[in-house]
Amino acid sequence: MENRQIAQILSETADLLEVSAADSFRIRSYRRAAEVVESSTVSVGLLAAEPKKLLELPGIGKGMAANIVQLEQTGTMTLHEELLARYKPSMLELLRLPGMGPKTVALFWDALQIASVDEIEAAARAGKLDNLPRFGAKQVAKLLQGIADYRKHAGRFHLDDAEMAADKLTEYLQRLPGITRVTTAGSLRRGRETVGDLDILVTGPACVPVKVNAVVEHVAAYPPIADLIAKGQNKVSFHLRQGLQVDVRMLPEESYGAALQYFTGSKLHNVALRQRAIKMGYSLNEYALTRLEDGAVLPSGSEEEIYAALGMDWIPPELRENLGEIEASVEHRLPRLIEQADIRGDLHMHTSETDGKNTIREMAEAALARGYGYIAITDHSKNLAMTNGLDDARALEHIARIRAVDREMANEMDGRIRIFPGIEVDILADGTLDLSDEVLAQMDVVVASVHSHFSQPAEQMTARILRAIENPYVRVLGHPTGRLLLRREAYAFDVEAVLRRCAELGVAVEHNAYPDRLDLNDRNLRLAKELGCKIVVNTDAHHTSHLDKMRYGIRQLRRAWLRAEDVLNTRLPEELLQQLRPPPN
Ligand code: DGT
Ligand code: CA
Ligand code: CA
Ligand code: ZN
Repeated sequence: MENRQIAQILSETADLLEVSAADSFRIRSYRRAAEVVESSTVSVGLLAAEPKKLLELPGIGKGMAANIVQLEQTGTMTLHEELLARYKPSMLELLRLPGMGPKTVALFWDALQIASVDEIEAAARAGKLDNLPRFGAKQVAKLLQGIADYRKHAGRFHLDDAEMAADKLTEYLQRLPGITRVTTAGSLRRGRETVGDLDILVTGPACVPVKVNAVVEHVAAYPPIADLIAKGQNKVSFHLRQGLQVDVRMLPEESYGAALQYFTGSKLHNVALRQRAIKMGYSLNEYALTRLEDGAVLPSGSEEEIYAALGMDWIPPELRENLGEIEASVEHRLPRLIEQADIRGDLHMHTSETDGKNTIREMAEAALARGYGYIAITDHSKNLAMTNGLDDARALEHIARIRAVDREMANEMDGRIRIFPGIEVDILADGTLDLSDEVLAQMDVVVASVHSHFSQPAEQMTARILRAIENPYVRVLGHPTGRLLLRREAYAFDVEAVLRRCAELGVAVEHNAYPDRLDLNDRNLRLAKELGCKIVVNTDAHHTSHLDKMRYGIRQLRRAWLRAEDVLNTRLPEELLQQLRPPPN
């Protein structure tokens, strides 16, 4: 089982225990275990083969280890099953309604045996909730509104959509006089692969108490607002038309750093940071860092001041997940993370010869405009018929065209950009490739990818990918897990076994910067580095404008603690070609 799956069952168990009014120590132990498993960089399921190793994880005792072993062996966990049988699986959905905690859910269950969103909606409409303790017409109306919102807005958003919405709103806010800074906090600032809601912070002379009301009104008048959720003294919450929720907070300059730190999160990072503050004799909240001894408020206008007061280097937001960054910062050994400016080329893109929209030359010019020194043209191969994929003969013609454009541009542009012939060759169901070795041998960059038969059993999928990378011409494993964020799960396979073999063979693993993919994800990228894999980051562009999507990939590399030297396409072209798996003699 994947860590995410194990964590989910543990966290559901915690929720259901809470509905059943179990003791709080027990509930907390499941919550903590879920967090530990979720954020572990090793496969907890694999550790279950040696339960002693499980006990080395923080917060995992004997009982919890036994639960994990049972999950790994049988796919289920007795307590989880018992709780689901006692209530109903739909109870879990009920817990996700806005404003609905385990206590309220328990109230509905005890009185009316209600355990689903549909049942509760029916009961509310039939007036059956009116006589419950702590419940009146106002609460019922709020609940119905919450259900409507949930139905309309459930879900998360792609990183590019969230960023675009944040940029537009920022521009609008900055137009108001008296606003000096608008910053996006929350998961978007941390570069998480998907975003739940936007957390926007605003400051400036207009945000002082006597003036802030005008700012609140300005925010509430933002034209793309679909519905206003709440308008407070210094906070406005609303939904945008696509369903994305936004919380905008107005703050005085002197708390801006404390607020930015707090609302950037993650929650786990904040918890750990607050613990450190307390140990050092301070308290830290969204308003300020305060000395406990005498209540003196320390300068809290910037994050740097707060981290420095706690004896730490400022921590890049992408690292704030409580995965070792606090210790590294205290010891002044945070890595210098990779940046967009470090990238010298892009090794995965398509042209109008298959399903791309632009020519070889247009792609090369667009890359040059972005300061790159090389690209690889990697169109699809014939198995992807709907993309007009290339067979051997067309692939050879395409190589000739790519080389011709490379020569032309070398003359015109003084050798400032190289164009490498390549292919995104399809990994067939049995792990063979759908172009001949003779043709692949003439490509500088062979990216091999899975695009079909996603539901093979894990062993078969693992064997399939392992067979594909044994082909001596494969240089890069493309979008290695096949997931489409918010749409399609990664296919089942043994990621670690594949990464290990890639490292042994010198096959580079791709991080696909296209915001619908973003795989390898941050955790697997960290694992890839630990295993000694070569790593490349590519956009998979199908249009010149897609080359700009590189920045979403960079965010994930940073979340994986990667530095420029950990990534191959930060190298000069000659060195890159040397480092890519050398072709056999
Ligand atoms: P999201 O929106 O689900 O993609 O993820 P975040 O991280 O943006 O979460 P969100 O919007 O609920 O909260 C934004 C930040 O505010 C979060 O990263 C940390 C902080 N925060 C929110 N609620 C709490 C809380 O109950 N305790 C602590 N320590 N921090 C919180
Ligand atoms: Ca958020
Ligand atoms: Ca939020
Ligand atoms: Zn592909």
